Amino acid sequence: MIPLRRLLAAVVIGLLGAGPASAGFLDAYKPPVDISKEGHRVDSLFYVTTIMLLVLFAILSYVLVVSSIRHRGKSSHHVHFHRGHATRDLTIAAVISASIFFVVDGNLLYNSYEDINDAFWNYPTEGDLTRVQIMPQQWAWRFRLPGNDGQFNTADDIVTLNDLRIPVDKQVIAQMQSADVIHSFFLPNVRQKIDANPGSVTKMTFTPLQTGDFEVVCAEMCGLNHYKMRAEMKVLSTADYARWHEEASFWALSGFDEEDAEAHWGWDWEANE
Ligand SMILES: [Cu+2]
Repeated sequence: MIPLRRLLAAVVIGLLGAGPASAGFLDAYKPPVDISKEGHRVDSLFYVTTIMLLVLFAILSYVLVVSSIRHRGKSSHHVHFHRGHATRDLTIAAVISASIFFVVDGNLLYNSYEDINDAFWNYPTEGDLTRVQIMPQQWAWRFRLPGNDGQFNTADDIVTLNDLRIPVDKQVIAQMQSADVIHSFFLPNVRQKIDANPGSVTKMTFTPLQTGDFEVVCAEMCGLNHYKMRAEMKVLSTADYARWHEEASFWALSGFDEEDAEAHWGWDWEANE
């Protein structure tokens, strides 16, 4: 048999070695970069909840281990059944449960409400906004931006497939509805996810603070090729966006086909604000 001391030494050496090696491994579990003004709210909810649960886990493990060692079986001990029905036991259990409920769940509930009211469901209707209509289908994302006339559902609308372009530092308000089944518009770098349903319009708002190419994924199991349902969100500098928008709107207008009913899937923006 392996002596206990040697076994413990092996475990300690193993853990010391695994530390640096696991640094890269842990990187894979970090959330993707947050490029939005609002995303930190979601991250802090995750972190605060995780820390609170780790503290609780440590306290409970300590109590469990210490009492197992201290009250372990000895020949002089008599078995003493304790069912925890005494008022004192019930009070202790109630106080611990209530504190966990109010501190952990209460904190989650309070902060979630605040985040929803201040940011995530606080949809702007006026001001300098990037407005976009999104119509996902099995298995692609269609985006529609108003052209140079600033109106939706006109001949110069910029319609793209799996390619969303928006300017940096400007609040985005997206309206979406699905062409077929339920899809879910998920922007990992913005920490937001909203379902797109057939027949009703849902909304999402965020402000991108960083330029670059970011992923758009469908977060609702929507059929056989769900896993392929990806798009790119390109956050451009104000100047780059203006240049692209001007040109794209020009080409949209010159290629507009009145007869092509398939292409005219936009809807009345104001009615769904
Ligand atoms: Cu989908």
